[in-house]
Amino acid sequence: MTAGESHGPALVAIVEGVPAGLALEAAQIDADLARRQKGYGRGGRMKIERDRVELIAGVRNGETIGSPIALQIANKDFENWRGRMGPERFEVAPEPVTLPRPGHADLAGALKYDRRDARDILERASARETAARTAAGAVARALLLAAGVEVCSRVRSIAGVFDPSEPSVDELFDGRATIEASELRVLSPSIEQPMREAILERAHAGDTAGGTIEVVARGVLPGLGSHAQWDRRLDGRIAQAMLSVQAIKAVEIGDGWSAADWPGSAVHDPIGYDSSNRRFARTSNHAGGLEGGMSNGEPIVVRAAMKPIATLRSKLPSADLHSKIAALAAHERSDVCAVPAAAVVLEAALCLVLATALLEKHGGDSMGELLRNVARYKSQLEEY
Ligand code: EPS
Repeated sequence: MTAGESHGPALVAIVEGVPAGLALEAAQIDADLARRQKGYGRGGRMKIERDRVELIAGVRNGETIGSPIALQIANKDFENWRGRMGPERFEVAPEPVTLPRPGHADLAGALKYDRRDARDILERASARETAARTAAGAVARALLLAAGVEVCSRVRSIAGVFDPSEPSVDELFDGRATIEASELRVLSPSIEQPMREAILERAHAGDTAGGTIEVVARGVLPGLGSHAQWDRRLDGRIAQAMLSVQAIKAVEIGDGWSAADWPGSAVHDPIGYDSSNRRFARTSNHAGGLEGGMSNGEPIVVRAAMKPIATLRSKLPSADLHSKIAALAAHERSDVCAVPAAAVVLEAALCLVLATALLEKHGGDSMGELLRNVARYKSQLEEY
């Protein structure tokens, strides 16, 4: 669970259910927070914030202790919003936001919560919240790593400019240093300049840019999630977690949309047995590591599409919440493109779902117990 408004005092997250004995330090979480803050096309806000986590509860002497983990990230920008975003009654009423932005939560939220200042909605709807989710995801990532599961991501396209590389999962993981060094989080350095130009072009036009992202997990054993009930299906849970990230409008697993056009014989991954590793294995992974709502032991491959950011300098038509008179939508300082940041957030989303599913499957109040359970299950699979 997360809480916090974009220009309020802080963002907080509570992560429950992490076993005791997981090595966890603020620096590990800060590394992901810093990754999320990078990216060409970010606005002025990222020059203000230097996101750092404060571990408030659940960690002692560099280890989890089995109690809820509470994380806090200060909003440095709050200093500029005191008197407008604090909990105390305002001395001077701030100017309300009354021109809802098409594509943002402003209108639906103002109607639903019966607020006359859309700031009451937009502050929480803001993608600033993803800093808290990234911090929580970093805890999940640490847990997964201990169980041999790794997650990484890359940006595939921005504003219709596609990275031409089609890496295998291992090539993608091998390319992590390149991706991390790229401010666009792409694998092909040669695509950076055309992408930057596309973002700049949108910026000059007062417009914004979306894109597509690939997120991959490897090391996941077969059997996370379940076919037995709709809400236990891991593919559905992954899609929910990803679609809940601000501005994500589509998610596909494995070949996703394109599989709809192909014959079944080209879509389904033939099954073989790898006797040296004592595991069933596939020669292809069109399914993206998920069959019947369960992990099947192949890498999990998810792609997501992010729409262009809804705050535009070239304002779109809107209607005033109070007068109902037509006017152009509100504009505040914003990003032109946050696709590289969203890739880091989607990693966090995948980590949270996989860590939850791992704990459901194997249980354990301590890391020792969890890892023993995982190892026993692995032997069970090898002896199958
Ligand atoms: C956001 C608007 C911008 C972004 C923000 C998300 O913030 P501000 O209104 O303060 O300029 O920078 O993203 C972050 C603060 C962040 O940490 O990613 C929005 O409206 O969603």
